[in-house]
Amino acid sequence: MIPIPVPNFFSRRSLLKLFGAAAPAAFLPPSLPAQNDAASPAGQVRRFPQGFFWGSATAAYQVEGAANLDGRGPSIWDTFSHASGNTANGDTGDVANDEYHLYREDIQRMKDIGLKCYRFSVSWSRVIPQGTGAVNQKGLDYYNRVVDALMAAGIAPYCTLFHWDLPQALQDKGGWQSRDTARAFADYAGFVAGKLSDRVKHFMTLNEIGSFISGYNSSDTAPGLHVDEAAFAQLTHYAVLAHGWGVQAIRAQARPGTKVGIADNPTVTTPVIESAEHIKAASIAIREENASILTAIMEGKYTDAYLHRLGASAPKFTPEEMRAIGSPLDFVGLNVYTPSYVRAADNSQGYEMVPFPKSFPHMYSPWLNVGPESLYWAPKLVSQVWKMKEIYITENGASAIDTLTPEGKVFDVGRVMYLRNYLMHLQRAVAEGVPVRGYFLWSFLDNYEWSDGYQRRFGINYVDFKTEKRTPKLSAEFYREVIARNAVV
Ligand code: GBH
Repeated sequence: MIPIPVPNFFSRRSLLKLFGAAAPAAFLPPSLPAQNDAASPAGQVRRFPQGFFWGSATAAYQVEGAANLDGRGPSIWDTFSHASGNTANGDTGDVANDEYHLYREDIQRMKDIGLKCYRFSVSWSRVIPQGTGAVNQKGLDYYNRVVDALMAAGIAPYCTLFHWDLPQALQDKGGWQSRDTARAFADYAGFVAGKLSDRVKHFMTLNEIGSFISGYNSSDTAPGLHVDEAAFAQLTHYAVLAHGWGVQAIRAQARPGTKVGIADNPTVTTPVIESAEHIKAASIAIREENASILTAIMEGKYTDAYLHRLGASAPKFTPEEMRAIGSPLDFVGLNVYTPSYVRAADNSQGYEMVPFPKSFPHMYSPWLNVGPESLYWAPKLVSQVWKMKEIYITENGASAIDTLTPEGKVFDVGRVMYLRNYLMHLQRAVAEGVPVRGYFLWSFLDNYEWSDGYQRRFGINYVDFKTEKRTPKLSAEFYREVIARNAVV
């Protein structure tokens, strides 16, 4: 594109007149027209491929509220958050963003900033309150309404079938420690895909297996149990098996052409220095550091090193289970927040993880170390090591302390800094031809951040949790410009 020379004495308003301003959005001041790259030279070079899917992501328990409405059954997160001492301030998702009632106006907000797609999750216990058996039509109707509203707004729905909220009834029968839970998930996933795939073209089975199974060896995540190493390896196997059986069930019941993937958060092995030896170390490390989950799913087998390391605690599995786990996927979704640094090492595995010094900069969540290059290396390595042809960044974003100015604005410059730098590295990847098709910013709204409650805000829209009033932050305006220009600005 030829840059349009613009004298620098032109005001923003006169530029709008010059290029013909779009109708003002309901919630934000009007943005510059897409062709006006002269206003930001960066926008001319940091371009994304045409048709790149800009989106945002949420999850059922974090936004919906309406915990006891219309026949929804309890999930492990209801139980966990209501038990004393498990979450910051005792916060629960009982009300959250009340998205169950406010989805229409939030979808309008999505349209206002130009979102092309929206990733939401279905609450299993809203649709099948006991996890198996009877269907709750009212629960399913809610997702039909959400999907219809998205379609009407021209926003492509991307559906995650499980984002941590296991029906409590299944937990009572052993949760992920039971192989039956994997079967139950597949039945539920196939059922929902069968109902929604006339409109939803992309399904993700499970969100972040590694995160929700930590509910079996940490007190921070539901169900907050502590099991031994062998039990942990076995339930990890059942979780990846649920994914594999889920893929098969979705393929059996969804309309032809429906795409199936996963939203995973692999350890993003990032070379400490971009030299040949450390890059090689990172590509060895990505397989081994993710051996129990993403590697198993991509390859349909556990690595020798993983099984050897576990010894007698290794999971029991059949070849048929491993074939299901390795079911070919149409796309891989990567949730990327933070790097894990790797260097080449003269040891048997050929690499070494480099710990973070205590002073390493992080966002408002202590774990959220800032390493923008992780958004380059995650898709780069996944496409190289496993030859994945279609990758989405299914989550990326940052927590902050956000406050309203007396005029009612939120200048979340920390989040804008984070996003700009991460997106520069995503652009670097796509410019090299890494097949990333889209990006989902976590999150559209400040929401229920699990055991951190409502204190660590991740939204590009500020939420007053007393009134449910939404206020677009500076980052919403930033993201709208990125989308309009299809470039990092
Ligand atoms: C994602 O998890 C989730 O998918 C999403 O629901 C969540 O809201 C969002 O990101 C922001 O957190 O043991 O203290 O080192 C992010 C990945 C992995 C972050 C586990 C916290 C453990 C923290 N999570 N990690 S700690």
